[in-house]
Amino acid sequence: MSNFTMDPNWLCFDPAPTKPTFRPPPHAVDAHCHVFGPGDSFPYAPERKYTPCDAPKELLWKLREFLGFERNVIVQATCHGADNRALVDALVNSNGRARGVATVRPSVTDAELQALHAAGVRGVRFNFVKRLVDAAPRDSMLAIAERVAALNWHVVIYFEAADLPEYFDFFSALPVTVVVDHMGRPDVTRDPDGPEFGLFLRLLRENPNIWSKVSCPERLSQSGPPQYTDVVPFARRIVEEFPDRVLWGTDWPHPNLKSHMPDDGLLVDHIPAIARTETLQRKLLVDNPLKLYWPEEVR
Ligand code: 0GY
Repeated sequence: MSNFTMDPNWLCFDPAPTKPTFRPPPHAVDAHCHVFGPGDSFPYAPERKYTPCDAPKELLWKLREFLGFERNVIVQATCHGADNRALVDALVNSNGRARGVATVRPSVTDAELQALHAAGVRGVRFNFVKRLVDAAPRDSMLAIAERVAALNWHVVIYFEAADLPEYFDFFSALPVTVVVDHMGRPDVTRDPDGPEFGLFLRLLRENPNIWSKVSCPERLSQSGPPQYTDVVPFARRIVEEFPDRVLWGTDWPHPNLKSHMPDDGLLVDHIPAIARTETLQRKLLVDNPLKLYWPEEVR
């Protein structure tokens, strides 16, 4: 019996997604996904707030091929804390087709950062979602941001829209490229022209170094699949106003979803609803992620 049995109210990822109708352009990157464990090889962190189902790298590669993508950006999830071994194992066994975003503590040494870089890490993640982590002090996050700037990495931030007023100035002061997970988690039952989403748009307008992932309709939507209609005006707005600062990802294996587990094929079919032209699709899925994660390939 494993020490890492997934939470009883946890849903595991869809084992047989449908083939998407939308075909991503050549070299497309799934720029937000995770690997979990397997827990017996890569133990989950003692301080974790949930225990997921194992989601090993081999299944991620299989899904990538099936959905029509070429590469992955693997983001360290809170269930692995600052132990990046599962992430690094996936990166170094990806044949150069995956890069990563790690979680580090202030005590991380320069040699450890260099080793993460050599494995393919190009960013660090700061998590502000209260149900997922106990908040780290801001000055320690700032110190980490300054150190990773020297490696030409970026910072990924994850927060919920209701908390943005509290963090707006701190995020604006970060001295690196910053990527926001899942559009800052707007409440999509509200007006996309209203003050809550307006503050998020202001964050991007005032800070040309801040990018957004237009991911996770399945997390944000109240209307649900197959079209996640209520999310579309929010994501489309960001893609059309900031076409050079957006990324997209499946979020496989979709941690912490309690009501429904998405069909990853339908998530891919959501892309043309939010990026309506081939040019926008190419920027979202190819040009922008290559700039951040494979800059050596960008001429
Ligand atoms: C996501 C979203 C979630 C979880 C994590 O690191 C994590 O545990 O990111 C969530 O629960 O909303 O992007 O995977």
